[in-house]
Parts: sequence; C-alpha cells; structure tokens
Amino acid sequence: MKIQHAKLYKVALPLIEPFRTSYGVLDTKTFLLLELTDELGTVGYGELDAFLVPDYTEETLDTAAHIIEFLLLPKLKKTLLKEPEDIRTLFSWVKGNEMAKAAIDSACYDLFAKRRGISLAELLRAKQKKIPVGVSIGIQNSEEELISSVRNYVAEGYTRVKIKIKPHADLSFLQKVREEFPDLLLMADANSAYTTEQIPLLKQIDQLNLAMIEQPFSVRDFVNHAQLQKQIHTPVCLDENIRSLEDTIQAYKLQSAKAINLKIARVGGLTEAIMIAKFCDQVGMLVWCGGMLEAGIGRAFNIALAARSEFHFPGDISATKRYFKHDIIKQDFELNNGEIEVPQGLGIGVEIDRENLQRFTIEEQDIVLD
Ligand code: OSB
Ligand code: MG
Repeated sequence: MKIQHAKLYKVALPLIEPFRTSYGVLDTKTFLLLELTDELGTVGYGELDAFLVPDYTEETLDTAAHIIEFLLLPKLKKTLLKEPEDIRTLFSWVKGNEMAKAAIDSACYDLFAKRRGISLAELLRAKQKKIPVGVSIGIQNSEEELISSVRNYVAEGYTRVKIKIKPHADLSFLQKVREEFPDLLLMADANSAYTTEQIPLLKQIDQLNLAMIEQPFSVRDFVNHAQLQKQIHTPVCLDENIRSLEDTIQAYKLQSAKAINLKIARVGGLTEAIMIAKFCDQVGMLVWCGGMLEAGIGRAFNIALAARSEFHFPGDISATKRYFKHDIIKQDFELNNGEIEVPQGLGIGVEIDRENLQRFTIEEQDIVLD
C-alpha cells in the first residue's frame, strides 16, 4: 500500500457540558481529522487527539500537525507498506510525538482493514461483539452536583464511574458518592495533581474501596508512584506516564502501578497499544482502554481495541450523547445494559457525516504526497 494524499481537518465540536480536570476546563473538543488516500483510492481515517495546550502531555494539536506534515508524511510517501505494523517501525526514529504518530497509524489500520475487506475489529483479532463501558465525570462545583451527576449516569446504565479529583475536591466528594453507592465500581483520576506530601490524604481515599486511583503524581514519575503503591491497597493506575511498552515494563518492574489506562493516542498507535495490552495480560497487570473525549472516529478505534481479549475492565468509552449533540460520524454509539456494540462494518465501520464535518471544521489543509 502506498499513501498518495493526506488531508487534515481541524474540527471544533461543542461538548454538551464543560469537562473540568485538575488541568482546567474544556467546553469544546478540538481535534484534527486525518484522511489518508492510498494508490487504489481507498480512504482511511485517523483522529489526532492532542489538546490545544500541552497540559495533559507535551504535544499540542499544532506541534503534532507540524510533525505529521514535515516529518512523518514525507517518510510515509517513500514507503511501500505491507503490514499495519510497518508504521511503528517506520516512525521509530522520531522520539516522542506519540499522538502525531498515532493519527497516521490509526488511518493506516483503517486502510488495511478496508483493503482486506474486513472490519478493524477483525484485523485486530478483537472478538467481543459488545464491550462493557464506564463514564468519566469531570470535577463538579459541589458534592451535590457530583452526586446528581453520578445518579444520572447510573440510571442510564453505567456500571463503572470515574471521578476526576484535585486537592480540595477529593475526599469528601468521593465519600459522598461511596455513601450513596456502596457497591458501585468507583475510581478516581487525579491527573497528576498531588505530591508525596499528600500521601496521608491518599491513605484516607484508600479507605473508600475504589477500583483504582489514576495518576496521582506527576507525569513521568515512577518512583513516588511505587512508594505510594506500597502504602495503599487501592491499585495505582498510570495514565500520563505510559507512552510506550518500555514505560509499561518500567512501571511493572518498579511496581509503580497495578493498572494501566491505555490510550491509543498516548502510546503512538495501535501496534504499540496491542504490545502493551499483551504484556499487561502476561504479567497480570490490569489493562483498560482510556479516553480523550474522542469524537466518533477516535471512539471507533477505542471500541475495536477494547474488544480484544486482554480487556475485561470497562473503559472510558461512553455513549456519543454523553459528550456531543453533533458528531462527525453518521452513527451514534449507544449504551445498552452498560455496553456498547463493536462496529462490524468495513474498516472502522463508521461513516463520516459530511454535513457535520463541514459545519464544525475551522481549518483544512491538503497535502499531496506523490
Ligand atoms: O485523564 O483520562 C484522562 C479526558 C481528556 C484527557 C485526559 C483524560 C480524560 C478523561 C475522559 O478522563 C475519558 C473519556 O473520553 O470519556
Ligand atoms: Mg487519566
């Protein structure tokens, strides 16, 4: 397969409600849609899910677009691709920049599946037809608002709830939820908002029988996470830290975490993601599929990955209506008994809604490769 043409759409989709993390608030999901066309005219899609500012990881949409245009696509243009795994090898000379790589890697997986006449799920050997999913709730203004939000999601059928925390919006918020929902699969995500000085507080959170606590300490810290894991029963889960299989092995060897939030974008694409999932499965670390408030294309990739056998724990993959009123794909992902169906059509199995894409596109760029 040879890639002949690339197009980038910068899309700004309004979120139904603002999403607050310890980093800040997001009321619009801005992302890049990457459209790749091969020599046969087959079209594949990838979603570039970096943010506008480097507050989650180092990349931004603009830095990633730059890397794609000036480094990755020129390399791709000279290459005959035989397998989707070739992308990972081809780009390994570029350090970091995982989200830029993941966008191209994803679009190539979609293309390979379409060329072979199969679904992405089949290409990934992902056999589950439905996957259990959870919801990630942003930081709320008060405990009352949080409780009411949890009630609504539980009523909709979500069986696993993740709550974003930060200093002063943590222990009492989680306690209130735990009191009302003693058996709920509940977890907290700190997005690196704590330091070792707050270990006494984290030990109190440890009393709440959470399924895990995600990324309490800083992005790249393995040592303090290991110190914490020794002192609490609640599994520590790493998100921001994990950019590769190497990072995962490091977390395992140092015992920095018992669980990994796996995001395709954060680890440079599906090939690396599957390597990480297999490793976790072999060594008994819990691996689950995280989210980045993806629009429809990105969500389709997450669902296919989470349909593989290594994934048992419900991911941060919610129904479309939890995020957006309008999306850039025609289908809506819907929740049925706490589960989402895995698309079985060709490739990613979802279709671009051209009208909505046009409506929410704020910039577009054509890149001819031949
Ligand atoms: O830390 O997992 C995170 C969203 C954006 C950036 C980071 C994170 C998140 C979420 C949302 O938690 C998960 C979702 O897409 O529903
Ligand atoms: Mg997280």
